[in-house]
Amino acid sequence: MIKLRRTLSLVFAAVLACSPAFAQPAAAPATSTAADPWYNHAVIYEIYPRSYQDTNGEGLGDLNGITQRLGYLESLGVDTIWIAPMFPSPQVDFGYDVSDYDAVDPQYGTMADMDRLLAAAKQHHIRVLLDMVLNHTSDQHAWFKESASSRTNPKADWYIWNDGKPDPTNGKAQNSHQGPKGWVVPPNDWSSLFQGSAWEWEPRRGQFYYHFFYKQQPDLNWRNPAVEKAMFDAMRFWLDRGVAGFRLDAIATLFEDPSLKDEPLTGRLDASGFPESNHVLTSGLPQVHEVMHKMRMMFDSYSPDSYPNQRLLLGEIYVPSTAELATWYGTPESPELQLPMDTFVGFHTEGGGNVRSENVRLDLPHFRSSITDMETKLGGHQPVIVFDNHDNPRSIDRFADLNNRKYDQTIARLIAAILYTTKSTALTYYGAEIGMSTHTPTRREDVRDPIGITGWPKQKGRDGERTPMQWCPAPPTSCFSTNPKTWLPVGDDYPTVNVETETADANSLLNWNRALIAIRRDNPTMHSGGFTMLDPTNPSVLSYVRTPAPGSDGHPIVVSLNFTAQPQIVHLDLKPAGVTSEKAKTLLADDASLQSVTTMSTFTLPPYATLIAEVQ
Ligand code: TEU
Repeated sequence: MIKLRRTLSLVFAAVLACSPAFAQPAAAPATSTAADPWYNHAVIYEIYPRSYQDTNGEGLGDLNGITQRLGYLESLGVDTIWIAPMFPSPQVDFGYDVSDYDAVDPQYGTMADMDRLLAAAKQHHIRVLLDMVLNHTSDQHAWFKESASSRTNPKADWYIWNDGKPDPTNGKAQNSHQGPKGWVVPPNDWSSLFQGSAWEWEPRRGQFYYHFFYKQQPDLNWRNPAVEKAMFDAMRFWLDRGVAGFRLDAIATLFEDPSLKDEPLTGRLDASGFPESNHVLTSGLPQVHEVMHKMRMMFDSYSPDSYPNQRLLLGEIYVPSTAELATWYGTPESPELQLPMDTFVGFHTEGGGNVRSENVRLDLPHFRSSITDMETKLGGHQPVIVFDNHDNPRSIDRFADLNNRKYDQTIARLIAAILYTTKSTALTYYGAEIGMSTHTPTRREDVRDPIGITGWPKQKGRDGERTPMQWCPAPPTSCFSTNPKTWLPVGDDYPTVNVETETADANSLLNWNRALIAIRRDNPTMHSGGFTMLDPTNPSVLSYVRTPAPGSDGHPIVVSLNFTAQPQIVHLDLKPAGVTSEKAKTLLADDASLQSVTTMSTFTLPPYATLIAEVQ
């Protein structure tokens, strides 16, 4: 085993040494034009600010911690960071319940810290995206406090209020309340995605308010122009300070059907025992597209002729199909988002529902068809795929070979290869680059995410994928904090899974990710070439070729990935992609045996191996 590792290291080190960009920090951002804007090539790295780096000993990450780690991010090849919400918040949903859109939560720092972070990021050639929560605010936001105070205040119509319907049982039904005209129950069966009814009673108004998520996250009324203006102003506030754009949280749910009819029930009960409704009247309503278009116009008005400064709308969209996802780009006359997230490839969300991606597996037919859809069914728009975020178990666990966990790291390399070698913009999550795994709490009393507290033991919440970043092998916090009591415990695998140890190991997952990002950035075919699936009926191996863009002097690049625990002999015919030569040399591979590949007509992939080869 030790001998094998050494051989692998040598091979991998040799391959890395051939990549001139590897040892150097990322180059200044490449050119950005109207036809080929910067975000088509971006490596976007999501940071959960509570968990990245603590600099003041609170056991909680902060903005200065992110600033401190910009050099690391640049050396990894990251050119864009998305920071999950850092606005003032009661932190019921860890920042996704915003109580002031124009400030920084003191837990994370000050506005001066934010300005320093933005300036330092520029020095490191890193753009900063913030996370805009448009669907709802915190119930502690001044707007909601005012709106809830009476039926007649100036913000009375800023949220979704309803009298409810008469309760024939006179107070015996669930969620029944005494309103001005007698006992009432919620107007319909709409369920909250975060368990229970979506309607909460407010005694001061004698009315219910609607919340798609927690009851502390009341939905804004987007049919009120004053709401739209307030949220557009909040975005301008940050665009003016120099942020490159926003990840838009949960935007498919901005509008609700005014008929307030019942939704069909799924037939399932949520983890709290409440009947789940199918969100057909509360998600994906057509009006949202008008708002997205207006927003895009506003974004495009910033630095219109300066493409490196073009501002980005990256959307969190959970929709049932690729065809529906395509509508979120808008049309040439009425453009909307530049990058609506494709959750089919990485989270297997087809069929609808924004549920936690738990029972997915490394399933080759699924990967082949969803990657094909992403390349062919988005109307030529730029895709963005994602395998990891703060709402789903980490991909290293979801795609693990449950029969033999010794392949975890190898499979993580395969997933990273997909992330960085298709035409998609790459969206990754802190810790994925070192192979951090999901550390789900084992006792209810340790759970911090409210979904996990109410849903225990059926639904254990999202803490597992939000544990502190693992920086070094030192106990007790892996260099995350000087405070041993961190907000969530540091994963117990930190002695080996950490940035410092993996930086020093040429064969580590971290250096694999660095090498992939460098190839993606520096190889002309990877940067702007075409894409064709190869060997489409092979049940065990996924192969595709990136073909040089017309007029480019790049070579075709083949990517071949073994989805099984057995070695696979592969015979690739490149002619369907218009490539006549079969002669090739390995650019990057994670197994020593693949170093000697000379032809695409026959080679053998070890279990779960990745081969990236340049056709000569
Ligand atoms: O998530 C929206 C979303 O649909 C998630 O509900 C996701 O499916 C779920 O968390 C899986 O368990 C966004 C944020 O990413 C999430 O962290 C917030 O809690 C939510 O919006 C409310 O703002």
